[in-house]
Amino acid sequence: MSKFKVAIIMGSQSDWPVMRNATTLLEEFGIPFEAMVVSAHRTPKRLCEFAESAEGKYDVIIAGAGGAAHLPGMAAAMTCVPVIGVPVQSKALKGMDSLLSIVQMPKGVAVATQAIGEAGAFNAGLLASQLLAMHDEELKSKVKAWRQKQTESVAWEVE
Ligand code: RP5
Repeated sequence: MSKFKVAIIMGSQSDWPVMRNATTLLEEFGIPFEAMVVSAHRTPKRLCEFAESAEGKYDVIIAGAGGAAHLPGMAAAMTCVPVIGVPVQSKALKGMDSLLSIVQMPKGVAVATQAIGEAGAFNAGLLASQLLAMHDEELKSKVKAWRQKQTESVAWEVE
């Protein structure tokens, strides 16, 4: 049983088809996670409760939101647990609004912002796994083996 736990929070149920990509590698590496809807705007008290009790419960937080995507930054403002931000693609501005809302944090509060959409969510799971692997040799071996397999899967020749 893993000694770690990752929280995956998102602004809306509608973010889940993108955010579930963050679970792919966590599941593959056997890292437990909890996925929850926590909206900075619609459920601000839930966000406060979540962030203020995160330390000791979670080792990494993955936070995804779209549009005026204040969730990752506000979570990071309220806890020292590292926050990885995922900009979810919005209908109106294709996720540029989400990206800029998440990436442009003020000096002194950090969010590790990923790419817009599915790749960003997947990489959030990868980054969380790599961070935790620095404290766990067995997990480190699994992450390195996965990376090696990916490298070997890239063909030299174009078909
Ligand atoms: C944000 O607004 C959510 O993160 C979501 O990406 C976006 C739209 O939410 P819904 O109107 O689909 O619930 O808060």
